[in-house]
Amino acid sequence: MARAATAVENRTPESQRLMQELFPHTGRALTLGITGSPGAGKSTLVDGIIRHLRGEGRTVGVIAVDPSSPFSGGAILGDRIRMSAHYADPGVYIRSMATRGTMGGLAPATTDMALLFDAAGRDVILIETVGVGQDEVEIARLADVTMVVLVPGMGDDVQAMKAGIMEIADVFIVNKADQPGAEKLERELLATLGLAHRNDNWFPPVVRAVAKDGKGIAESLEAARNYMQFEGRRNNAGERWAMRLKQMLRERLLERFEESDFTQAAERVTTRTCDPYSIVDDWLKRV
Ligand SMILES: Nc1nc2c(ncn2[C@@H]2O[C@H](COP(=O)(O)OP(=O)(O)O)[C@@H](O)[C@H]2O)c(=O)[nH]1
Ligand SMILES: [Mg+2]
Repeated sequence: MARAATAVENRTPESQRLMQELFPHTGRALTLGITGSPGAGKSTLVDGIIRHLRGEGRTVGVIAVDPSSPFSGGAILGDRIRMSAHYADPGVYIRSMATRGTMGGLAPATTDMALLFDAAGRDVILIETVGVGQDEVEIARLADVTMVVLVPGMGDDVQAMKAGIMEIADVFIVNKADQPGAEKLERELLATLGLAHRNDNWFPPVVRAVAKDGKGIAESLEAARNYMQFEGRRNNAGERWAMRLKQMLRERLLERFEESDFTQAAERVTTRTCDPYSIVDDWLKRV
């Protein structure tokens, strides 16, 4: 599994063939996306969820998407230490993936990694991502259930929250409820949610948690499972696959090009030697 995961992360041609063979064996796992600001307590929450799931006898695969930003650089080591209790447990497989500054890549690689874990028979797959940027929003959308972690007093007030995050959350977790402002945050959140309306008529529940003390873990999982039940399990799977297919196409197209193709073409465009429409037309023909 480790070797397959490395191949998937490096997007080798072998990994594509492997995924083709493995795909018929996927479709069983429950995938939970956990997203939120750096320091919100995602890893702590993931740690608690792993513990809870292991208590139920379920196997777990974890994909931790490490942003390479210096911002949360310290949290990466913290994650390792916090999760180290599970390293000796064969029922838990943890894989960190670094965001690369390159175009595309991360979301598709994460999708493949989740499918790999699914094919390997993991019951639940947890994907931890930082809730900033389009990549993360896309990854969150790939999960069956997206849980957004908010904390009081971190500028996470509801007004300041990005609309994108509000839209993708199936479950809200107000973590660090041991700190002042948790109730206020919860109230604001519920008021905002009361005004919003989702097409599927789901009203995202708000769960209070103190992840560092293991509080709210069971409730968070229950909320995720309620959503799955409400959703009739894979009701929106078609929608999500349409998105993944677009991503795959985008990635496969971009793979055919070098960065220099773009810089050289940009030069021709800026000097008005060639128009951008003809360049893209030529590229499409080449593909
Ligand atoms: N007070 C308090 N601190 C917490 C809670 N959950 C996590 N933390 C702490 O918040 C810090 C960041 O947690 P971490 O899980 O690494 O956050 P991540 O960056 O979102 O993965 C750590 O020092 C945790 O111990 C909580 O419920 N209450
Ligand atoms: Mg973390």
